[in-house]
Amino acid sequence: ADFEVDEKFSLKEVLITFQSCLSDNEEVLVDSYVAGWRVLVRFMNSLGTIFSFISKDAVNKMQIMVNHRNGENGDKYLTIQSMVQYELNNNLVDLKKRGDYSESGCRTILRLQRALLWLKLFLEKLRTSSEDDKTSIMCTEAYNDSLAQHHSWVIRKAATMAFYALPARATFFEVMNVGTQEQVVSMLEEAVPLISKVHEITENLYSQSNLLELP
Ligand code: 1Q0
Repeated sequence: ADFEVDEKFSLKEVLITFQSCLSDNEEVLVDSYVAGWRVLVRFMNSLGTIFSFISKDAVNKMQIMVNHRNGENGDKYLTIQSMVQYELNNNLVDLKKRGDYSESGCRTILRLQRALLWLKLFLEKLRTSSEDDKTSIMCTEAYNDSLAQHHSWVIRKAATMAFYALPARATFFEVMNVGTQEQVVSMLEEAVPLISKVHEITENLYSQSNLLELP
């Protein structure tokens, strides 16, 4: 039975993995960052196959990062900071249009970074929502304020349609596996600032390095 409990998604697990993302000097550890996404993707898959076009892309991007970590220069990919420095110094990033480096760590993390903004906005909405609020609307609003700005019309349509299949707020709170609604809210109070912090550190780095529009 312990096994099953372990396999079950819990918001706590998200909290713990994103906690372990930051090194002592506040750099973002790639392995933990990818592990955080793995937990989230597992959760998304449990919501049904309608979300699989989303999780497929997330899994692809996680795999690209795992390959970098397992590659010859894996140690250069220890943190997002060391990755940016390494790839820029060695001209391993397509800066203007997609070319030889369509799987650069820099562009891959940027996509996940934009998704992390969605997650932060969505969780913040869940935290402050009331019983009658619709998850599909919260999700759409969070999406419009983040990822949508980088997506084509077709993807925006598909995503927005998938959001209608999201479970209701009460079900959502239940599958987070934390306990009562109050307990969920209080864990969200912990999780949101943490995710914000990881997002902010990466955003500042990308902004300083002029990487926010990578093709
Ligand atoms: C639970 C609902 C999940 C909603 C996730 C919102 C994201 C919608 C994104 C839909 C588009 C995905 C299809 C592919 C897009 C790519 O074109 C795009 C750009 O990449 P590229 O290589 O073409 O330039 N890719 C992306 O923008 C990356 C998208 C990654 C999405 C990852 C979402 C992972 C979701 C996690 C589950 C969240 C669970 C929420 C509740 C958590 C409770 C603790």
